[in-house]
Amino acid sequence: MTIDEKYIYRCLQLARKGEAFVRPNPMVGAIIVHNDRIIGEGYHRKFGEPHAEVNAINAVKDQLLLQEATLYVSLEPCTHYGKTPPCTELIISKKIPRVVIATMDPNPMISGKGIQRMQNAGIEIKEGILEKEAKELNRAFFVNQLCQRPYIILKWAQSNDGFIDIMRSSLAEKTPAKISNEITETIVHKIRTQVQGIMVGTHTVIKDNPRLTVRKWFGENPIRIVIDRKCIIPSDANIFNNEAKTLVFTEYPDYHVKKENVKPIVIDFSKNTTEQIMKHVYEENIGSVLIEGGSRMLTSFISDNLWDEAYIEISSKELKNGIKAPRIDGDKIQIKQYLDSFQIHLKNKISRNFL
Ligand code: AOF
Ligand code: ZN
Repeated sequence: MTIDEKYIYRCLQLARKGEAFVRPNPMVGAIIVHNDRIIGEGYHRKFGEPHAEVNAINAVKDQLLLQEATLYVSLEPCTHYGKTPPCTELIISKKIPRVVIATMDPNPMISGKGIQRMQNAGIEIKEGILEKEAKELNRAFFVNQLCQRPYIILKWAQSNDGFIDIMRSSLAEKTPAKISNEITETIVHKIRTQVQGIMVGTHTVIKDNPRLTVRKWFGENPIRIVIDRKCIIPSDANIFNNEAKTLVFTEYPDYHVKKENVKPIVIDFSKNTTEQIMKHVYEENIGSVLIEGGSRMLTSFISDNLWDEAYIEISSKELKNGIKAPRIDGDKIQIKQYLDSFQIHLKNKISRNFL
C-alpha cells in the first residue's frame, strides 16, 4: 500500500460513517496531511449539511499549516452552489497546494469541473487512488447520477429445489411457505435499513399482507412502494398503516385509500411499467429500492434488465413443487449465513471489499 492509498483508505473509512444519514447524497470522507501527519479529518455527516472537505479543513487547529498540506478526499470536490457552497473555492482560498482524489464525481454538474477548477488555480492534483473501492462504496450514487434512476436490489428466498412459494390458487389461502429462518430474516431487515424504498407487487400485498418495515434491526423504515392498478388492495392492508410512507402506482386518479402517508401516482399501464415506476420513484428522491417480490414483479425487472444487485436466499428446505423462483445471471458471490446461505448476484463487476 502506497502512502496515498493509506490516506485515501482513511477517507473511505470516514465516509462510511455517514452511511445512514447522507442518502441519496454520496458518502465522502476527507483528511488533511502535513509532513506525514494527519492534522484534520472530516466527513459528510448529513444530507444538506457541510461537505467532507469543509469539515476536515475546519478541524485543523493551525490553519496556516494548510498552505503546506495535502488534502485527501474520496470524491472530486464540488464546484457548484447546492445546499452548500463549492468546496473547490474553500480549498483554493486556504491555499492548499496538493489534492489527492479517489474518484471523479459522476454528477454531471461537477464531473471533471472540480479537478479543472483546482488545476487552473495552480493546485497539484492526483486522481484515481483506490478508485474501484470508492466507486463501490457509492455504487448507488453512481448509478443514480449516470442512469438517472434508483439503484435496484432484487431479493427473494427460494427453496433448495428452486421454488419461492407453494401454489396458492385463491387469494384466501394466506399462509405462504416458510422458506427463510430467523437469522436470514434478520439480515433482510438489515438490508431494508440500507435502502430508501422497498417495493412489492399487488398479489404479494394481498396474499402475505406484509408491513415492509424494519423490526429486527435498528434503522429507519424505507418508503413502501406498491402497484395497485385496479384498486384491489383492501384499505386496511398493513402496507397502508402509519409506520411508514407508501407510494401506490395505480390507474385511477381517485384512489380508494385516502391517508396522509399514502401517495397515489397514476401511470399508463399500456406502456412499460417498471421504467415508469422507477422514474417516478427517482423523482421522489428515492436513490435505492429493494424489490421483495413476488415472482412476477422480480421477473419483470430481470427481463427489463433493470437491476443492479440480487440477494437470493438459498434455503436448505425443499418444497417439491410450487411457484418457480426467477432465474438471474451476473457475477455470483456466495455468502454463508448460519443454517442457510445468501447468493449475491452483481450485474456490474465491482469489488465487494466493503461488504
Ligand atoms: C463534495 N464533498 O462531501 C459531498 C459532495 O446539495 P449539496 O450542496 O450537498 O451537493 C450535493 C452534491 O455534491 C452531490 O450530488 C455530489 O455531487 C456532491 N457531493 N461533494 O465535494 C462532499 N457529499
Ligand atoms: Zn463539496
